[in-house]
Amino acid sequence: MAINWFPGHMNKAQNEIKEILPQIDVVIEVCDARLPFSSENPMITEIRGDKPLIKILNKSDLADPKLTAIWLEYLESQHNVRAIALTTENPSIAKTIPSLIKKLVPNKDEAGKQINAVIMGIPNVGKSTLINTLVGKAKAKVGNEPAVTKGQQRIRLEDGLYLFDTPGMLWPKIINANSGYRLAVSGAVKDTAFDHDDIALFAAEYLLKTYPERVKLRYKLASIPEHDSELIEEIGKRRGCVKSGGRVDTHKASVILINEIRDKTLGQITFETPEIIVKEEVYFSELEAEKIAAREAKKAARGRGRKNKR
Ligand SMILES: Nc1nc2c(ncn2[C@@H]2O[C@H](COP(=O)(O)OP(=O)(O)O)[C@@H](O)[C@H]2O)c(=O)[nH]1
Ligand SMILES: [Mg+2]
Repeated sequence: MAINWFPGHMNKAQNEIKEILPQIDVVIEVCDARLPFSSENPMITEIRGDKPLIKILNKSDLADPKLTAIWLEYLESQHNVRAIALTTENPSIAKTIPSLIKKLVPNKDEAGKQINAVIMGIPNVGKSTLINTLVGKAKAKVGNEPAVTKGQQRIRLEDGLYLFDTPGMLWPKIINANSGYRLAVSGAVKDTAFDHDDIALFAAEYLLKTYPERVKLRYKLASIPEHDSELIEEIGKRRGCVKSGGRVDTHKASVILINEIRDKTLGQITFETPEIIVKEEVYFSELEAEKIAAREAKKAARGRGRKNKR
């Protein structure tokens, strides 16, 4: 599934980040623990250079704890990265962030040294909520509208330690089509942007592979369906989603499945593992390279066509 993102927004955010980055000692990126890769902003790794990065797997109350542990280990193995899982259910962990920031800054003992950190992340991962937890009172607006913070707000965490709020609106992974599906299933992108039936099939396939017993239990299935569409059918039958003529209303069944994933009725779910991602990265970057090559070939052919006319 392709995600639409406005190039104008992307440029603006990129420029704003480049502008503040020279003053920044530590970058904090907030991601969604259910999809740590797909909810990443691809630019951050590129432009942070050698600056330490604190990677936050947020909303960990919704994610599979076993897979969160695997992700933390994987992320920490990367250069100059510290990773922590957070949830609003346990704000005391968030309160350790200031000391973690200080630990990561070299030369912090220089007289009068001010430490600046910045919180970045795609919309809706919980940045404003986290800032409010850190600051101890409502400073940043929580909600669904992204970029509620105008300008570059700098918040004092303690003496000599400052936090910049996210500059601009950062986009999620857009090359990997599966990332689009995962962002949609988790509710990270708005509902109007996708087809429920399509993403429910994606979710059904993944659930049958990764959490078959939970699905069986929840929908009281006699056996585990082999196909994603079968699961949707079974959910429809059990929940009275029938159209005239007795056919299953797969759209209604799809909406039920997606809602029960998002509201944790199906338990804590993580939609990707480092292993899955490594495989997909190879596949989608080859696909992207093919697309670019095809575009270039077309351009060259058009060029030749023009020359021949002359
Ligand atoms: N389940 C859960 N929801 C959270 C958590 N943190 C934030 N949220 C919710 O996620 C939504 C987006 O939060 P917000 O802070 O506005 O995200 P921002 O766009 O990144 O600033 C809000 O509905 C929050 O209540 C968390 O740890 N767990
Ligand atoms: Mg916000």
